Amino acid sequence: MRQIITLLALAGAGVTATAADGIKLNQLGFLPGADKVAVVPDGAARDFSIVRAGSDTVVQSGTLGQATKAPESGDTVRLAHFASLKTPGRYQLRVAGLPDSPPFEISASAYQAVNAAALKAYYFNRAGIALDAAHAGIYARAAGHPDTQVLIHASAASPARPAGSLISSPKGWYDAGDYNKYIVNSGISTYTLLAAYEDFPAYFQAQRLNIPESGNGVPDILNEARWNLDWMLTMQDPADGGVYHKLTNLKFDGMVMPAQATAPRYVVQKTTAAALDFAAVMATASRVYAPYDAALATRMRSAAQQAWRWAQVHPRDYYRQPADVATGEYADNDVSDEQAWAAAELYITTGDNAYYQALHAPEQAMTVSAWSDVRGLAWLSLARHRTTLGAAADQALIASRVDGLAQQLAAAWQQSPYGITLQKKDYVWGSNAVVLNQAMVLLHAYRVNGKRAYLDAAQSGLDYVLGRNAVELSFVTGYGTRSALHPHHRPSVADGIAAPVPGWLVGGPQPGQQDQQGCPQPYPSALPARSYLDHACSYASNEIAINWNAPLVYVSAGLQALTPAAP
Ligand code: G3I
Ligand code: 9MR
Repeated sequence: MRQIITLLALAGAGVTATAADGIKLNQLGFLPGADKVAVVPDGAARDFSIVRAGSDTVVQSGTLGQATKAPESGDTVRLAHFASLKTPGRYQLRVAGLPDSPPFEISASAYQAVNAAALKAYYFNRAGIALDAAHAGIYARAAGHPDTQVLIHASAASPARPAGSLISSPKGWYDAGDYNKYIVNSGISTYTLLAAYEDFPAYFQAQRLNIPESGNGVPDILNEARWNLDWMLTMQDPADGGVYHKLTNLKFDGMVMPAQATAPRYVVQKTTAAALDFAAVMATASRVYAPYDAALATRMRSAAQQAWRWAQVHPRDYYRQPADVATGEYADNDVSDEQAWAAAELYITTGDNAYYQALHAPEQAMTVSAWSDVRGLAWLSLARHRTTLGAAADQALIASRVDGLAQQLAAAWQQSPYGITLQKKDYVWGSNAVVLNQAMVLLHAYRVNGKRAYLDAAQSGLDYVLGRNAVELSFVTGYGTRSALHPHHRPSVADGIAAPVPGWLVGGPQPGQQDQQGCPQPYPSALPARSYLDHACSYASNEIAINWNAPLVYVSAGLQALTPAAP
């Protein structure tokens, strides 16, 4: 670790870290039938070989691609393509003049463990439950935040629920490294897990996560999502269908364990964005849980419709952070995307054409989703359900929206020096989730039209977060030979265990460095792809979050499920 830090520090001081840099690849490895690429710093070598790990036995050799300067990371690199190596085993990539790459596997189950860990991470972030040793192992901890006595904040007061009155709003996942619960961010996170189940049901039906509900006849991904859905349902005001924006402390907790964080909790302001995100998720959940629990499905569907109706009467109730509240905002002054997404999910679930009309499909663009921009989720869901949609739905439009964005992403991927879909503009707070949400779009397009380039471009997204990046790190805690060690995650900081809670995707490089003042050491570099600090102080590059893990779950399962087996 120290060696990497030193290298990055040099890069930050303006020394170009080319020859000293190592080979960058997915440290977990590859499915036999997958595309396989490594990034090699430019030097004298023109060839590469692949050896059995820890030996000199060459199993394959090849020629490096042309040298290309990568402005986001300030280096010049060549790509090594080795998709034709399909034999399961443990290997290293070798280039003369460089240290061998980290070892990697070719295996038919390459991403099963990381996928399960990425889901189990949600269990580790559950509010209101003790994690017992049988399920949490060394990460067992006492319960925190029961949230059975939550204050109505002045911003959320209503006749039946005046300021200072109490409601019960237990369960749910902590949003991230903090202990608050936010409907907007819960929306995209929970949806993405449900979408993974809708797209890859057989994969998830076979999966066991060892969570308290395991073995109850419901797939564990749905058991885990239920923990948050139960909380979300309590965030709806039964009097009018409106949904509180968040359940929060007034200020962020210190870096303590959940049980030590006992500040009063509030529900804050009903917002249009919260109501619409809630409507979209409950509409989705209603169809997903129907085979397991018909009464729950009915309840969710009606909750979705009530929230939708509230939002139509309150179309511009944007979140305004009250003066006495300082926690995450998830504020957004454009809810046209939330409206479109909710309309799409309600249309898919109910078949009611009025929702399709409310979607205004011809005017809706397709974008890579983020908590603040969910219109793309409407298109992904419509594409998923295309074969069962009614006549109102414009099938050609749905296919062309998904394919249109996939084409753009594939073009960026083909031109990228690192062979990735990330571009300069994508290095934002949570950039690691941007690349995985891009991969999620590509996987949907691949499902629609089977263009192999889309599957390969999606693969590059998972490769990136698992090590094929400028800082040569797996951004998933506990996975890969060199992975993020110090996430901004209160339990990981406060539990006294050296290893961070596993299975979490950290936010990733982005040049904003909004946390620099509170950090005892500088970022190693200002370059977008290297502006990353593996220190617990760094909430702007090294926090974890439920909305970032969700596309990791989707993409790792999707590649497992969709990559053709090697002949
Ligand atoms: O919308 C503007 C855009 O117009 C502008 O071009 C761009 C330039 O930087 O900034 C955009 O705003 C960004 C905003 O996210 C919307 O994406 C801000 O710069 C950026 O600072 C902001 O980051 C958010 C961060 O909270 C700070 O508010 C992250 O997206 C969001 O994921 C993060 O979420 C936090 C929660 O508040 C609290 N819990 C932890 C969680 C993860 O860090
Ligand atoms: O821990 C907080 C993290 O979850 C948020 O994403 C981040 C940005 O809103 O804020 C963190 O809290 C910091 C606060 O903003 C400033 N003082 C230090 C806090 C954490 O150490």
